[in-house]
Amino acid sequence: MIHLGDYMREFTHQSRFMLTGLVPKGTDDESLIAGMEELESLIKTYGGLVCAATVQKADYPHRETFVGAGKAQEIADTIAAERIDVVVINNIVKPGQLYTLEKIFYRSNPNIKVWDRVNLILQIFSLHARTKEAKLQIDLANLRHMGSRLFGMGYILSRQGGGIGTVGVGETNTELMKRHWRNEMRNIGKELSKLSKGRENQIEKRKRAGYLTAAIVGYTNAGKTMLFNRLTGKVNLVADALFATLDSSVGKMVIPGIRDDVIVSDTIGFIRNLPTGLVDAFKSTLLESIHADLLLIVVDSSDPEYGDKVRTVDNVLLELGLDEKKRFYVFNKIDKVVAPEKVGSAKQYAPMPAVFISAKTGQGMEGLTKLILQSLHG
Ligand SMILES: Nc1nc2c(ncn2[C@@H]2O[C@H](COP(=O)(O)OP(=O)(O)OP(=O)(O)O)[C@@H](O)[C@H]2O)c(=O)[nH]1
Ligand SMILES: [Mg+2]
Repeated sequence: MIHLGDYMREFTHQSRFMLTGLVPKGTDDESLIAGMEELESLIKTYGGLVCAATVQKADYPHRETFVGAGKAQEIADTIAAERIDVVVINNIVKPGQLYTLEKIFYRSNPNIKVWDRVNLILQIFSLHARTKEAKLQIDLANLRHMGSRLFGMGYILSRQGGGIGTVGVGETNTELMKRHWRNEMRNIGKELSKLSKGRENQIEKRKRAGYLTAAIVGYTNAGKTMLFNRLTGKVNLVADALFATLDSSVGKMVIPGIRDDVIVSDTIGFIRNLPTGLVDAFKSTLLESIHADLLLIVVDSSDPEYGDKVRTVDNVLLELGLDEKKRFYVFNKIDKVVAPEKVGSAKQYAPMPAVFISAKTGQGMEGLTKLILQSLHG
């Protein structure tokens, strides 16, 4: 007999999350809270329910348990009390340490999952990935992040969007695992470079046809897609979620009264605390930005943390070798800002020009269009 109740529960159960992380001893409360809030929005984006949180203040991670044995025990108790399904550590954690923690938490919940920040982000990516290219890049990033241990620890990759899941396979032959890992990396790399070639050809064709390109880049949720839609007249998905966009899309810029061939591209957003390998895995999607003539760096000026986020974006651009490219800052969401005159006034943004817009209301769009044309032709 089918128990419909059980069946429904299976589908309506929202995973219960516990947040934790290591912060340096001197961290002030404001940035500690901002860090945890960002993690919370990542979990909401994933569709999880945040049920508990605890932070460890320490300058160095513990070699085996990352958060320290005492903290690990405290977390184990909370897992049992709050019926936690997944623990997320807001740092980059070694696979071996994650495994050790899973063993410690096993008694509180035999199905417990322990993820680090990168695992969580990759899970969100898996949920949002639509194209073959995005899926391959996620697989590659997973392989890079978890190393060959990915297989031995019972972590499996799923291209169907499940991402990482513990299946408790146990240790397998190390050499075999490594070989398997290397082969997978090679195969995915090959498939990806085929797709990149196709994209590069398209970019090359556009260049030959005389199109100039402006690439929208920036932190996740800054309003890049909303700006893209406004500039191109398209209707791509805009959402109050992190990583709503995973692929890249291009469109012709619509400029009233002017016939100019400018292509605008939108792409995946950046986020702090990502290993270099992950950015590298997404190179194919970022190709449009890499080949652009101009970068529009979108900043959510209503975000109190926007200064830090600008620095993150600058660092990623540096990693991608794009720091020398022509660019300017677009301070977006100005409609939400109480004291707009304070935004972007810091000298750190000079000598680059900055524009203040609202992609939502359309405020400042004329000035932006002008600056785009000037920068491209200047
Ligand atoms: N008030 C206000 N909200 C905005 C503005 N621009 C974007 N938003 C909102 O900000 C959220 C994110 O917008 P998106 O355009 O999806 O942001 P994104 O940078 O593409 O985000 P990802 O693709 O997830 O990295 C949405 O809820 C938008 O409605 C703006 O100018 N003003
Ligand atoms: Mg987007």
